[in-house]
Amino acid sequence: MARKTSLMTLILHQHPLASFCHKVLIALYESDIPFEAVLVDLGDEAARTAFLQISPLGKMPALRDEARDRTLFETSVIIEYLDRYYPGSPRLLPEDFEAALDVRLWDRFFDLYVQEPMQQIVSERMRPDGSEARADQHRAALGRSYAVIEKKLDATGWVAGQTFTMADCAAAPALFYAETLVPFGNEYPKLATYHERLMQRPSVVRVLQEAMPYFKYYPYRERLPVQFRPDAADS
Ligand SMILES: N[C@@H](CCC(=O)N[C@@H](CS)C(=O)NCC(=O)O)C(=O)O
Repeated sequence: MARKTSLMTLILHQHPLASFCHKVLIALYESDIPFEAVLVDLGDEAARTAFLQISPLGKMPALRDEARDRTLFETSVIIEYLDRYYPGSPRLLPEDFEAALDVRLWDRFFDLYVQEPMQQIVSERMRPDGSEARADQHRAALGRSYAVIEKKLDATGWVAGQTFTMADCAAAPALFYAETLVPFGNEYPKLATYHERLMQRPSVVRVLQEAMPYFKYYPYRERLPVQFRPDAADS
């Protein structure tokens, strides 16, 4: 999975199916940062208890940096940290303040207004008392977010300019799963093109390839793009 070196100081506690983990994995691969990936199984009580020592609310991913004796959670903070102390080229956050503000804005947008309703729709399907009416409200919220993103996007480049940034790290997993729940159809052509461009980015391809063995656990697996859909026999 991750490139290992004898100088490994970064440990990412994560799960390969989790969209917020994808966001940080994409950043690590974009910047070519060596790290060790530790799989967290929140279904295992002992593993959950141990993980709570690292991430107090049990939210994934969490990053441990042995070299700097630092433990971090919250994906945007983790990526800002990596970009400052382990920078790749180009940087995931621009030096220019106004440009960085735009990146942070769209990073927040994808986390709060795409990931959040997307996760709520998935939760409704998993809950024994899941409600289609509530899921419909979250589907409508996703549609509103798509319309805002469509207006923001240019015909070329990335969501916050001409270089790939933290905002695109947030966008890729959010849109990958959201598209399975509320397809873009013909209504959002720039969004559909942007999504396509994201899905071809080598860091994103790598993360999705690594998630392949776990897609059978995704509650809407039958709606995944065909190349990621587990065989019926496998699910
Ligand atoms: N705002 C957090 C969200 C993290 C998050 O919700 N992670 C999910 C996995 S995609 C998680 O840990 N879910 C388990 C839980 O909530 O118990 C971040 O950006 O890191």
